[in-house]
Amino acid sequence: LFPRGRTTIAPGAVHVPEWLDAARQAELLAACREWARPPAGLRTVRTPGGGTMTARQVCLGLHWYPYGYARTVVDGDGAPVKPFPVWLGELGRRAVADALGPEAAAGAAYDIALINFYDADARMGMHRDSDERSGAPVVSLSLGDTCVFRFGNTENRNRPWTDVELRGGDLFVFGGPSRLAYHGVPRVHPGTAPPGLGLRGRLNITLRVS
Ligand code: AKG
Repeated sequence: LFPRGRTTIAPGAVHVPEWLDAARQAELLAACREWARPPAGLRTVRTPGGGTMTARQVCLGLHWYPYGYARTVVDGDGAPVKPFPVWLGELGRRAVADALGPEAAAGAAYDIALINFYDADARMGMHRDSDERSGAPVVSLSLGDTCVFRFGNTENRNRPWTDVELRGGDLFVFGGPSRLAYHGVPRVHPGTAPPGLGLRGRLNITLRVS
């Protein structure tokens, strides 16, 4: 049985609103605040063209930089990346089972997390998550402010795409034929975070298998 409200956006791409209850959101936020502390804490990502990404990032398990992975923060303080906790991998497998079914979750050994923090002006351009060798589904968990999540096609950054409102507590999983779909965040709606959470801005946690 799948959770209520589960919506298929494209084959293999599923949105599950309100997947994390308020207590789980608070736990995850507390964990993110710990992970954001140095060493290997929240950093501004520099792009190859000389610019910077507007969402700031901290990684677990392996450190992502444009466009690769490393065991140390190669474009920051040089510290070893923080470990990927076992409980987060279990959460990832449960997310995939709820979104895509138990077969899709079997054997998905999540070992990387990218945590992006968006303030009111942050955005993320259309891109593909193609730096992982594994084809395991990407699990995305959102906390805080609502955003517009643009889920596109696998060919290019252009239409067709579907704009999905991701709210704090929502789950989005994309795997199978949608694993390499372009996606991005054109807009965050400031001040829309659940009032009790104590987060100003938006956090997104993606879990991946290297
Ligand atoms: C990424 O980490 O690659 C994302 O696209 C994040 C998407 C989001 O913030 O919802």
